[in-house]
Amino acid sequence: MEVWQGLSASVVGRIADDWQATDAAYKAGRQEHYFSAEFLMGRALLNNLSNLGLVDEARGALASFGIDLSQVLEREPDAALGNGGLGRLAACFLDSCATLELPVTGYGILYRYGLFKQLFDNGFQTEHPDPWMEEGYPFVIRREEQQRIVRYADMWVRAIPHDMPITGYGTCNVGTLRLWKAEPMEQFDYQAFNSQHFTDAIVERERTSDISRVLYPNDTTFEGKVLRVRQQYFFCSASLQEIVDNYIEHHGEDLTNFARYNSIQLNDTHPVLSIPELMRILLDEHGMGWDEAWEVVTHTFAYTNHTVLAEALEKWEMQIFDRLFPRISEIVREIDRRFREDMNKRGLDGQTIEYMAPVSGNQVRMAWIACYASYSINGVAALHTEIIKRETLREWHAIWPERFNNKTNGVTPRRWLNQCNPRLASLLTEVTSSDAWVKDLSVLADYTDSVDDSVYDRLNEIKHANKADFAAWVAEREGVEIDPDAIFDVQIKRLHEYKRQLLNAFYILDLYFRIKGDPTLDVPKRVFVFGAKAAPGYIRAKAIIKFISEVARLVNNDEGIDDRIKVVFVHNYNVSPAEHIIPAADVSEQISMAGKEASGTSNMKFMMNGALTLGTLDGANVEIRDAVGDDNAYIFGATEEQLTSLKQDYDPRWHYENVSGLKRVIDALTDGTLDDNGSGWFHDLRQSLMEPGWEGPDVYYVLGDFESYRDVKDKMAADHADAHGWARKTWVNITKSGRFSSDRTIRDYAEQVWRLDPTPIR
Ligand code: NTF
Repeated sequence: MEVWQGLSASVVGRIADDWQATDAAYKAGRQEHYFSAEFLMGRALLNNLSNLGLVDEARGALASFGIDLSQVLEREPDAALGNGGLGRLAACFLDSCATLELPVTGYGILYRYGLFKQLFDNGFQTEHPDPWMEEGYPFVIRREEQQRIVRYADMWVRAIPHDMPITGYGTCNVGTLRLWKAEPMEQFDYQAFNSQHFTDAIVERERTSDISRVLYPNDTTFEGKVLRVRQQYFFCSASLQEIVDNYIEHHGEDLTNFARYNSIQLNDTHPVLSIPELMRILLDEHGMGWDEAWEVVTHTFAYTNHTVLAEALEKWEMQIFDRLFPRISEIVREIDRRFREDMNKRGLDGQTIEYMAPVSGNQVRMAWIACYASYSINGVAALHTEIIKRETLREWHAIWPERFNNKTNGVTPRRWLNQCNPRLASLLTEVTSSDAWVKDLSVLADYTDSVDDSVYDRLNEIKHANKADFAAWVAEREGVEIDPDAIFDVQIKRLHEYKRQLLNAFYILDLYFRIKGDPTLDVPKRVFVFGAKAAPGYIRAKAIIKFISEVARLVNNDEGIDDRIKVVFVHNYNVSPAEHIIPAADVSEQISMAGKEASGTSNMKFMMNGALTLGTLDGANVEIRDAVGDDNAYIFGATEEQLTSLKQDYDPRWHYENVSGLKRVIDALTDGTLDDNGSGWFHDLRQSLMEPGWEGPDVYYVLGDFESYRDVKDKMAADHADAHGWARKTWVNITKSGRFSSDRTIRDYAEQVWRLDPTPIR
């Protein structure tokens, strides 16, 4: 740990001057500000060493003391200031912005506790706090002198910026992620300390620090907690104050041209309070009129939607706003009043206006405010953007079609290929005679058809070596032995019913029963890997975790199975475990019900590392299939279009009765085959699939897609036996992954939304 600290501190020292120079250069020109409640950064040291070209030097220096660099790297905690895809996307974007030398700054919250640490207790998930920087963390620098004050009606708090340097690959530019920490106005209220209000003073201090204490662990669901809205206002207000001050310093007191120099990307609705807050600053602190201020605001903000799930749409009670920030309430009501007036003039009917209004009853609808005030609205994959235009945000699209655009997500090839898969990285550099692919992944496409068989052999050797490394990692971390010769089939993502981990588990259980029914069955050896956290309050997701654990227990311990199936649940899945898992995967499970996964991003990481997609036509899977062709992806299940009619008269019981093996699998939930330890959770799972609920039985069409999934997954396993044919498919996937680099995504944002030019400092 001390070695990690020392090496990390020296890296930060090395970039200090360039960091300052970059900051000064960015502040003078047009800038983009990326507002996000989550940044899932993962580890920093290897990323920075690699970006700065210092890996070999560091390895050598440590070796002279008999220390192994890779062991030092494994000591680093993950900065898990995010839940899943949305937060990790923000992290990949910062990497690409730095590498492309774009003047972009990230703004968020310095949570003291990141995403909870997950342990298992008899197959049940338990949650534990993650005080990730308590032992010291050299990659955040406290900037006490740049603090701001955030004012709530019931308290004022100091917002102290803590900056993380964002190095880019092969550039001197160093961008910034600015994370705000809440602290009390006075270090300690000695007045109160010396009086009868001693405890009140301490309680007040704690209330202040509460604001940045913990990341809310919900992914894709909205939780209407007052503390959450406090957090959101906290980082929005502090960030905007700074951005406005910087504008004044460089361009003078007249804020009319604010949007010429600044644009703000809202990562989902979490930072949407920025819209009324910027209005407040312009109106109250800089004396602008409403129309003039609204003109500035509507040219400043751009909004990214990340989900079509209704439960994610943030709706706050007006009373919360009234209590925390009455002036923001007033401004939101005025936005609402003018919106209604405006829509009336456009001739919209009363019902539509009521549906779209920023305020309705006692609810403030954050997504509607975002749509009304933003100059750009985007989805995160082609299919998702079509769905938000057609359904989720239909009314907005009807009025302002020109605001809508698609920006298919991407992932950084530095972390997700060059750093996590050094064997494959060397091969790519060798084949292309250059490491240019690290900065421009699209160059690989020139090599799709032009390599000889030796490359396929090398690919297979590399995959095997990665699988052996992973097997050792799993043995040590989870205590399960797995065979590198088996097919490694992986599903890693948050646990959610729509992602259908249950479908995967049903397949495994069915395969188990098939082998039990015919012990001589000739099936390829398989390892099924899961990694997933469930939101602590999401009981059904926790039930699915317990179910997978019980399937693992049954299968792994059955001698009759003879190790032909192994199931591994990697606990505490996070960024750094992903870096061990993905390079070792053969099969990438992307099996959400079509229409529900906005994009997915692990699908792209797997593709880059030569795993083949087993997926539905959902999110970015559609574009991956288009990029590699039908022969190089395994697609199954109902399409989004088909589901509209299929779900009309869907009867899961029909599938239960008629699809071979399905009854046996569903019955195993409740017939004593598997034990939920008296929780009743497995009974509930069965009910959710079989009994009509308020949204109907089996909302996510698990039974409906089962047969098609099994057919394609069986076929895939059989195809794997043709090592050469399989390697050829993985090569197509790797070389066609350029489109899914976040460099491509960020270039598109910079050109089409942000109108931003690179600003190299040298
Ligand atoms: C997630 N959304 C989506 O579920 C993923 O499909 C997508 O890849 C990522 O965003 C990144 O765009 C969310 O986490 C949330 F919170 F918006 F629901």
